[in-house]
Amino acid sequence: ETSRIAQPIGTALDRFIKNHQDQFAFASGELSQLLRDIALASKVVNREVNKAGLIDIMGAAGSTNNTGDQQQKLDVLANIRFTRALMKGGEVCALVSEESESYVDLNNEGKYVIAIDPLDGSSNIDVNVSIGTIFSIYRRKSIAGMPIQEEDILQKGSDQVAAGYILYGSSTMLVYTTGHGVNGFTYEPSLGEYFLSHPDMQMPADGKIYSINEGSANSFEKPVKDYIQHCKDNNYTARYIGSLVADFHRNLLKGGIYIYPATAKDPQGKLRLMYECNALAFIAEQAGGKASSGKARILDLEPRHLHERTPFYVGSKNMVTKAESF
Ligand code: AHM
Ligand code: MG
Repeated sequence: ETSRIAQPIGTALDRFIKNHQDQFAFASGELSQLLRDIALASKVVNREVNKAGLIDIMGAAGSTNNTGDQQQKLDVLANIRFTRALMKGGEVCALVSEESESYVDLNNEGKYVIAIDPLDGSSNIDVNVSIGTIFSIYRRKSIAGMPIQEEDILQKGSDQVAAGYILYGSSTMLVYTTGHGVNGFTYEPSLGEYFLSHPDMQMPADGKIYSINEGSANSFEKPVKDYIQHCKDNNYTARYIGSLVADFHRNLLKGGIYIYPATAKDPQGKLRLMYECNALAFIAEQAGGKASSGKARILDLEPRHLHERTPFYVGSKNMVTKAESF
């Protein structure tokens, strides 16, 4: 594909976004600014995540610290940081978040709609294990300045104009796509900047890693049980962090499959279509991988409400196809 962007490793994110914008006339300056706003907010969240262990010393969640500020839980704080950054930026008219029951009105003149999980992997926050931010960007369908319509909010994954995640791991990374391949940037904390470290990421077509919470296996449907048995018969490696972004990122680099199937507890699966699955599905496909509900392509699913769930199979193309075949 000729439209992929070749830029040297080490290019700073801001420069990369600018060069990218010059290359694609349709990628408006507003979308570039929006990506910059997200990157900036992620740096603030990264700082908070990195001192999470000190929260008890500085005052537990819900208490008031010595400067009089109310201490926030980290996921609530991340939601505030991203919302504030997007509000100030002005490009976004509406925000869908895991942290809010209904969508949040931002700037009615904005041309974009964002769906975000500000801090995913909540069970890992307190134990110093990798967590992530996931975001999807859509162009609004109604005319800017008009009241927000349902069709602006409930867009299907294939309508995304950009999507990405931030992984707060042993290093912090921003990985995103605007539909022209996937690029990964690593954060350099002493410089406060992201640099291109993983240009044009490709997910191996095959892999030997499977990621699933097997503790619920008794309630999996038979095809899922059979696929897991297939993984074992082939001596695959089991890896499950319980942080979607981290599990996805590892499989993106090494090849593998992540599955969150229907369970007795969550008959539609646990993960949310609009701000967990769609973004990763877009990235997977852009990197040559695949994402499925087990029955249909994730990006083709029509969301019926903001917090809709779906079973989720994502990763190396051949592995997802194989899992579907069961
Ligand atoms: P969260 O949005 O409450 O953090 O839940 C999403 C997380 C994913 O990051 C992870 O893959 C999954 O839930 C783990 O769930 P489980 O503990 O049921 O395996
Ligand atoms: Mg989540």
